[in-house]
Amino acid sequence: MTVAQISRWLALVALTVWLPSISVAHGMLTRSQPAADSEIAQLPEAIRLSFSERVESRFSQVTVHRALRDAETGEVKPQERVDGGMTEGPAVTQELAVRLPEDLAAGLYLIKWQVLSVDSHRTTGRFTLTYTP
Ligand SMILES: [Cu+2]
Repeated sequence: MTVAQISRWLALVALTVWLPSISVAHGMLTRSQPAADSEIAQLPEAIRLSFSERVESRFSQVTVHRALRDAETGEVKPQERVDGGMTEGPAVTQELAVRLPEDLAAGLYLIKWQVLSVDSHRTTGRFTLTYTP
């Protein structure tokens, strides 16, 4: 094989090794309770998030912020943090939970998450909850 052929072959091998790793979802949010972007009338003690992969809880974080929606762009901007921290759980888990204060005011909240999955990929995401007691 020529050098050009070898490098083409190596590129092809690299691509086939690399492609499955990007087509498989990493630690992505599969479900939350209450459901993402929903409106709730009853305040749960905690918001529970389920992920598509096991995550390292010590290197993962979920926070809840009061939020404002920009009237023109519709963009949701986080304000002050209001949660009571993440609940205790196993070091490696597919579920994380963040506590809510009992006296949470009605309004729009932004839940931000960032996780480190066991395959060492970092992923982040966010969703809203609207509390209308
Ligand atoms: Cu991954």
